[in-house]
Amino acid sequence: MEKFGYRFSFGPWNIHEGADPFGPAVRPSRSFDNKLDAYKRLGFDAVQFHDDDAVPDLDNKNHAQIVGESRALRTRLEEMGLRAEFVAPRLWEHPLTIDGAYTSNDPQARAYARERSHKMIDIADALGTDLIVLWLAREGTYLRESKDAARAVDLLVEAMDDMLAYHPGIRLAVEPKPNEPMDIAYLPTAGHAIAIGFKTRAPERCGLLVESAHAILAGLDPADEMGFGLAYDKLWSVHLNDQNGLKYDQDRAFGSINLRRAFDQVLILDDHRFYERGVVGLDVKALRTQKAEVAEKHLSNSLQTFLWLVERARSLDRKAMQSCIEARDYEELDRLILAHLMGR
Ligand code: GLO
Ligand code: MG
Repeated sequence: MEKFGYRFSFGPWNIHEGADPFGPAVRPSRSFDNKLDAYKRLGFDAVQFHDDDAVPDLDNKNHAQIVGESRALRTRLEEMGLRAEFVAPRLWEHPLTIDGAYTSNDPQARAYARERSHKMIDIADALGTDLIVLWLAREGTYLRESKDAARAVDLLVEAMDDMLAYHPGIRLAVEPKPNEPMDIAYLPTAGHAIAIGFKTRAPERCGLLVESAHAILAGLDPADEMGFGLAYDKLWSVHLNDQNGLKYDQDRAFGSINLRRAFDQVLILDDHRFYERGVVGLDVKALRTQKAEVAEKHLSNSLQTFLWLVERARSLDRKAMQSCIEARDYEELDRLILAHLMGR
């Protein structure tokens, strides 16, 4: 498969049982080992980890166990020709993080989040990746008056500073999302994510991961969110997927809802040589209706769509495009893009 220099990743959560808030699992669970076998088969190069994907039952393990298990996992990944892209702390499931982790009103919850983040960094270090992703799931409010939004930013900076101090080699990429599970999240956009990095002790080690669906939920264009990150040299990873309107986070296969919006993301990534900067993550979920035997197609289809769109981006008639732009004939530019996407 011609991959145009790109490397691809996904997380074990992207192969899932299909449960939703209204119904149980519809596909059997697959073990982590079984999921790992899918990566190379589907054309992927790297694995994204939550801390406890790498070290299950993390809260009940000591430092030596955590480092030992992570090192063994690293060896297995290497043997399979894979690597870890990033590690993210799963801070949204523990009883102590019901009302947030880093921004909880409860100092005990904040202490738990701090300790857990240290363990997560130990795992990243042992897995051989310097990239940490912060999807700040519960850092926000269900009830606006329950927290002070200015103090919440200070608490987030404090937490990021603590992580940056704990390990001098790690980089933090904030993955913004405007809502879900919270009603209102504190870092909803690329702008927020980049801005907070400049308030930390090491702005050069703070960056961004843009997820297409999250940008769409914020009413923004994912390609422009990516462009903003690229302009600051802060776009360290992406979670490509798609989203059908303003509703729950759907994580649909990349390009499956709005092909042109997907093309625009590929165009900006490819024009700015993202393949030299980072790994293309696909944060996609199989539809609930998908039978277990064919519940990996959302991953291989998304990867294929990305590569087809790279081919479309590179074969675009840039001269014709430029003359439309110079003539300010954007109707003609529109036609040119649509025709090219449809192979005309
Ligand atoms: C959920 C997020 C989630 C994160 C993952 C890595 O909306 O997209 O899947 O990307 O937990 O931090
Ligand atoms: Mg994501």
